[in-house]
Amino acid sequence: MAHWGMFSAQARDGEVVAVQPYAGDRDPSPILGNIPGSVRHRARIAGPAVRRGWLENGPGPSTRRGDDEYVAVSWDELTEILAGELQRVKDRHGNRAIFGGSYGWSAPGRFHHAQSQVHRFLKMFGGYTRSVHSYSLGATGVIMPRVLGTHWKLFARSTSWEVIARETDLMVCFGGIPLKNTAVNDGGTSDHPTRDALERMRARGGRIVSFSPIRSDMHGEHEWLAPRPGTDVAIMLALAYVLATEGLADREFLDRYCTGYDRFEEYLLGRTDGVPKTPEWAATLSGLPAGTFVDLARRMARGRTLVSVTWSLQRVRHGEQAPWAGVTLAAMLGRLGVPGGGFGHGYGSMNEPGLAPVPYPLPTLFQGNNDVADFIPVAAISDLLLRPGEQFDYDGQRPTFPDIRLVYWAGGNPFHHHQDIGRLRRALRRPDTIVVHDPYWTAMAKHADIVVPSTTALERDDLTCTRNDPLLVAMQAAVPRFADARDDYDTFTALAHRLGFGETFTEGRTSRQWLEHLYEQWRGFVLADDRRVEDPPPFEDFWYGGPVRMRTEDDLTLFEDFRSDPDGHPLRTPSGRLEIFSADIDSFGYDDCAGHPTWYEPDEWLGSPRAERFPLHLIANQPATRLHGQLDHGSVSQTSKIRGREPIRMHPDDAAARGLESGDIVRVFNDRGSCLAGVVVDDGLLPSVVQLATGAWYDPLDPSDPGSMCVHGNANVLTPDVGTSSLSHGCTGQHVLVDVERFDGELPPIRAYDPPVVRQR
Ligand SMILES: Nc1nc2c(c(=O)[nH]1)N[C@H]1C(S)=C(S)[C@@H](COP(=O)(O)OP(=O)(O)OC[C@H]3O[C@@H](n4cnc5c(=O)[nH]c(N)nc54)[C@H](O)[C@@H]3O)O[C@H]1N2
Ligand SMILES: Nc1nc2c(c(=O)[nH]1)N[C@H]1C(S)=C(S)[C@@H](COP(=O)(O)OP(=O)(O)OC[C@H]3O[C@@H](n4cnc5c(=O)[nH]c(N)nc54)[C@H](O)[C@@H]3O)O[C@H]1N2
Ligand SMILES: [Mo]
Repeated sequence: MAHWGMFSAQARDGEVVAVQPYAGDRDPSPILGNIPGSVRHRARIAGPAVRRGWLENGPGPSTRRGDDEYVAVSWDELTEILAGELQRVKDRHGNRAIFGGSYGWSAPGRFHHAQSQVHRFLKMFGGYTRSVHSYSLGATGVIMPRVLGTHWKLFARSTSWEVIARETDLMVCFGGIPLKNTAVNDGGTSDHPTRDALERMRARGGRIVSFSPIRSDMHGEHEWLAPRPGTDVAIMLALAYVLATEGLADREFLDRYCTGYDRFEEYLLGRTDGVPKTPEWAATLSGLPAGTFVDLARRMARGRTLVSVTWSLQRVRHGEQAPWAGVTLAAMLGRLGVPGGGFGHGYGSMNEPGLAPVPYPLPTLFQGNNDVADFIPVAAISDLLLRPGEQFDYDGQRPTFPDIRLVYWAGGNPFHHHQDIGRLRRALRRPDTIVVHDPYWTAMAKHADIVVPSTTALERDDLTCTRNDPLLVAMQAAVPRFADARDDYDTFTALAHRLGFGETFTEGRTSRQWLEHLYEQWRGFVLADDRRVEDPPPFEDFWYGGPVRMRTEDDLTLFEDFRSDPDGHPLRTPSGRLEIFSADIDSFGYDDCAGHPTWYEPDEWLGSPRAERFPLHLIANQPATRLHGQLDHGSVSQTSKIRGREPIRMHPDDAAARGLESGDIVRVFNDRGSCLAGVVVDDGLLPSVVQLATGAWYDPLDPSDPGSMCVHGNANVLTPDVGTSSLSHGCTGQHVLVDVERFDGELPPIRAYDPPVVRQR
């Protein structure tokens, strides 16, 4: 199983040579094609290594990270060195000086999951400064619990694709429903139903409207409306304005199920700020005609309308507003909790929304408690390292950034996920020690002092399942361990023994015994359920006998229970209702997140003064050809590149204005940084919008210079490192203003996948 689907692998000489998608998958992801050849790729880390400067000079801040040689060490030496350094930092600075947020997707698997392993290990070592929420849903994760009393239910218990296919008349999609993204689900997936569901909905006469600067965010027949990026909240407000002023808002629903609509309406009508949020007002901002909004609002009020907001819309400045305004619009239509109507958040962002959940707890590795209370919002990593001792705003609190001495990363890649890489590199100079576990020499591994080679999921036994998939699956190793790589569990086991808590960490179990233990615990839950689909067999039979099928809760409608009985099933908000106005948020007094959905002008958009210097709006979205940076060297990802560079799509007018054609290499730049990319001319983009997916491995022309041009096309050298707002400080990497010019110089070679120099001692 990969995060992007279930498969069987064919192996030869320690390498996967072919993969076959699971026969039960209706629409297997092409990304599976990146797997063959990945185990023995030259980018693999062959054995433990320590950065020369660190080994010679000891721990301390360094400008050599990312530009130094490594020295190969034995596993025993690695354990000795790493355990010693962990102990030193703990004794001298306390556990809060260890940053173990370690964000990232790593690989599926309920046991070997790197995040679970590293957090369990660090908790047992006495704790660490952690990170909260995700790059995926940084704004949603804070705002939606305040507005709806939950955020995970929005995805895990979303209205199912079956119900949409059967009942929805009109689906209005902000951010489209990009099929490319439904490839992926955290933990894996055995089926991809989105394409089929949308086709069935259309065949029944359902209509789809896609608001997106990019046409391919929706496949098949639909109405494409391309607003200026970043103006969706203004559009939602204009639609709400039409509903409010034409008597189309469902007052009964708003009174019974919501709180604060009147406060919001004062703002909507312009009584509080003198600006009525009319269709004409939104037309000026979005570039779409006002009449479109009037017509659409009337159509939305007629049938079963589902308002869908992709996660990308909250990965921008003021990202809290789009999901909040979206659910407010759905509430005004009065159809929350009605089959086929209401609100969706994340259709087309991930495979999970629309899939039926399983009613059982999943097999879970117990984590223990973290004795350190300090935390950061996950996207504040550079701030954390650059601003020790300073206070920051977060969700009504004023926490302080601790002084971090040791950064521990296992299973993630900040050079993939974080914004403003130049700033990140300056931040990574600060700590005494950086530890990275990864199977590959990613840019993060090349910035580590202590490099720990991990196995990939293909080299170890595990089991996996997710909360919205019927199958519990045995993931059998396809190939032996590569070179001197180790499972993260084995690395942590050796460290824990050396640090005196080996027995607590392992509970006396080998990996295989852990799998059996987790499975049998879970089997108990299923056997206790008298509506189970099948009796899960004992571990050995499961291991050799194929996946176990679980019961699923089919035909769900989001908030159906709340609608049918608002007093018996209140939302977990202060009022028990949907908070269109939140007194708590209002009381924080933030100037970038008021008490009700609000239009804020973004810092970087086509309407800002900055656009005079950088006139193209870059969408830095998820790659169609891989998961993030993972397997960027795989054949599907490589085939999409242009002379080795990541493709940048641009409108024919923008290309012509710069004398560019498909296949040209360009320099993409702003005042934060620059990268090379290969042009693909595409009329499916709004003019003045360009698109460059994330995930090309960072490849600096001059590794000694934090601000160096990336010769490969990593969009995060360009993106701003600012949070969504004082409320949530979520990631805002989706949008940035840039310009593009032809690159006529000699093309520098791609070195991203080359290991650094590793000397034997
Ligand atoms: N500009 C911009 N930036 C973005 C986004 C955006 O929209 N725009 N999106 C953001 C989002 S939503 C996300 S989720 C992040 C994703 O960011 P990440 O999750 O950090 O990216 P990945 O490339 O998936 O990193 C996972 C790493 O784990 C490693 N790995 C795999 N298996 C194992 C294992 O068993 N053990 C160990 N130790 N390591 C393993 C892989 O080799 C890889 O290097 O990016 C964010 N960044
Ligand atoms: N193939 C593949 N699938 C993935 C991933 C991957 O790496 N590869 N990553 C997974 C992860 S971790 C996550 S969190 C999800 C993320 O899911 P999303 O954040 O929803 O995904 P994106 O592709 O970044 O953005 C979706 C679309 O939103 C559109 N968009 C951007 N800005 C605007 C705007 O201002 N207005 C409107 N109307 N539309 C806009 C873009 O054209 C973009 O294609 O994807 C998941 N799926
Ligand atoms: Mo994500």
